Amino acid sequence: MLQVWLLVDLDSDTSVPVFQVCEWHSPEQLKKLLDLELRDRGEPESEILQRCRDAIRYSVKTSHPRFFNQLYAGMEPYSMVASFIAEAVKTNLYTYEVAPVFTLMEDAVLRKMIKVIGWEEGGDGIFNPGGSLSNIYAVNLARYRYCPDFKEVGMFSAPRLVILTSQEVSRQSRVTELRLSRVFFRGRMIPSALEEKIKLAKSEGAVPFMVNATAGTTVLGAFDPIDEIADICEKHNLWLHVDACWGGAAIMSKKHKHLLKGIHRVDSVAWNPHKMLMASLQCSAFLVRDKTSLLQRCHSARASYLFQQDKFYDVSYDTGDKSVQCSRKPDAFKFWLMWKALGSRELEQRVDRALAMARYLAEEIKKREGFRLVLEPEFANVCFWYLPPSLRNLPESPELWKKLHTVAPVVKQRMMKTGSMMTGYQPLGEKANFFRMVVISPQVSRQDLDFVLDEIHNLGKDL
Ligand code: ABU
Repeated sequence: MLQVWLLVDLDSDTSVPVFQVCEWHSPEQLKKLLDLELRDRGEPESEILQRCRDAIRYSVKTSHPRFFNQLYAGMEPYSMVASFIAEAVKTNLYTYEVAPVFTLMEDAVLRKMIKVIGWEEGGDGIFNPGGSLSNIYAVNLARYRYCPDFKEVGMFSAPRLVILTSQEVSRQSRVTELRLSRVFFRGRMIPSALEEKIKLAKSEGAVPFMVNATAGTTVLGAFDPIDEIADICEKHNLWLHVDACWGGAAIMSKKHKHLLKGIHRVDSVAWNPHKMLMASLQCSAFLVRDKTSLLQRCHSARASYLFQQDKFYDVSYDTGDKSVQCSRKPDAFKFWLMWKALGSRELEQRVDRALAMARYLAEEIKKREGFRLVLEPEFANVCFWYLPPSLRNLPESPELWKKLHTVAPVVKQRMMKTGSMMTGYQPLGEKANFFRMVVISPQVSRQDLDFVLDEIHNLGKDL
């Protein structure tokens, strides 16, 4: 198997230790180090090579086995090779005539993902730049199904439309200008509360038209009960979209696919292979169960300079007219090549391994003094507090939580400045700041996870 580790500066005389995850500088310091100004005269190649070295040196090494900061990590070599090829070939995925290979590959990957989801009748889809955009696609389709003339008449004739959702999706509401109603508890949607909200919205004269469920929430990795939500959506004729950007990968695993039970019943799915499956950024699919070209009808602008209907080939392969974008990168290739190389079995094993490692970490946290789980992990998100010795004997009280709230930001600052590891922290609702470890990469070992806990203790024990 290809091994690519982009961990070190290309320059062998660098002073950066090989195993640093990041070399922290403030924006002002970094601006000076990078010499960002663009001048009238170009620089010689030796200088440009140094610019490239610097770009690598000062970037965060997200493929480092101690990078746990986001919902992506690690390096998938086949996918990275596909990225290089896609950039080198430099084409645009709006028409078959300029991207024949990638058009067919996107179609093949989408069809395979649709099959894995379990939409027996088939479906449609499109790769796009990120999960938020996939979710916006879903809103567009749900609204288009409800108001098929909104492209012509706008929203003026529409009633007050309501989306019911399980987690923060403010970007969707900002872009689509629709009202959101949140129905969740500890990150998970409660079906009975959902039904009550639907009734409430209707009693206020509003029109609920869509439910946005989540499979793998960003912070806790919680999964909404899709099957039960689907029952309610069928009863009230609501579009059911599942944001499975993070948790969609579980469907590849026989052991963990139960987390997505009922996904075959939903109308649309957002699933990002660049997250747990480790495809190169960005690789994000929007999938829809509809087979009546809803995606095309909803977004088509029929630009006559691209989508001439009298072309000499089958113009249904000109997929760009389904998109809200014009230019579109061949992101599906990055997933197609790695799936070809690894097969579904290896993808399954990666999911199983990531979740086994997350379980190992959770068990270690339970064993260690000063560490406390926020809740039992359902997926690969392991959320926990670190209590320095000075806080360990304090009684459970608002004072304890107030003090604990200040611990994670200081530990984070220290880990960034040391460059030894990266993990995220955040508050959630009433909960004080806690760490969120996301375990994905097959390059992560138990030793790396032990190191994380040791390091957090070392960085925070004096607080
Ligand atoms: N799309 C949200 C991802 C955020 C994160 O990586 O934590």
